[in-house]
Amino acid sequence: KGRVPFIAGNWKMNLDHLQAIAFVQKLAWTLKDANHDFRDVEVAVFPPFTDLRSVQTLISADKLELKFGGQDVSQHESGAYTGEISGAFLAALEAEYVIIGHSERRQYHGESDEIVAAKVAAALKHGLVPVICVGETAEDLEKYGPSAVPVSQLKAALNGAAPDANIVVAYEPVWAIGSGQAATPEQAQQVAGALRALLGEVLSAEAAEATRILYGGSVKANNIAGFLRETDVDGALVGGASLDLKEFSSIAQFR
Ligand code: G2H
Repeated sequence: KGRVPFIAGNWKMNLDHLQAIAFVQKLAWTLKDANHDFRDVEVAVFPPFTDLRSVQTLISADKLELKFGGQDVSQHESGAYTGEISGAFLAALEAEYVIIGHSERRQYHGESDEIVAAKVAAALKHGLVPVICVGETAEDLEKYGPSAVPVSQLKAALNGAAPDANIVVAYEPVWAIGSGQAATPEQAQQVAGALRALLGEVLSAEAAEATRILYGGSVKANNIAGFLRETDVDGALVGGASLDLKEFSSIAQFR
């Protein structure tokens, strides 16, 4: 495929900063013992904001090849936005990535397509790579079929993005998240293919070719390989299984 596979661990609201350091340290050791080549498969963790400074310090002190990012970012630059975290703050911490528009943000925090687009713009402005999450609910799937909702969400999220925008897309069917019921590789491929076609239309042929599209939703060590075999699936956004050291390192070692 010519795209480096990407395994991303979305910790959600789990692990405080002390637990985070212990986990990242053990993850680094485990992958080192397994001779993990980070040029072959990129691995990143997405801890809660309060952990990021500790994780950054550990990664830079030990020169680890693990990447990290935030789980969200404010669409605002700075100022009177109590509780928000700016793109500039994440960039100053040397975060490379930021998850934007996760279905839990859309569902529980009222994030509309417009807010997601503004956050994507904020991330790009600060040189962060947005991991843009899209996905349909069971109801959407029944009503509109498999690709319509994810495609329209991605189109909206990229409103105003440059043709060569450096992004990652995560397709996460809401019905598959945390349910133990993952999509099939064929289902993931069908939507990933439609998302890649859209990237060609709204960005550029080059961006469509270069952009990694991840699958997310109940990814485990025993189902990861099937997803990665699909033409347009380039990795996974892993939730629950990213908190289990053995499970997450096996996912990273899917080959
Ligand atoms: C989807 C996914 C990670 P899980 O939310 O973003 O979570 O793997 O627990 O389904």
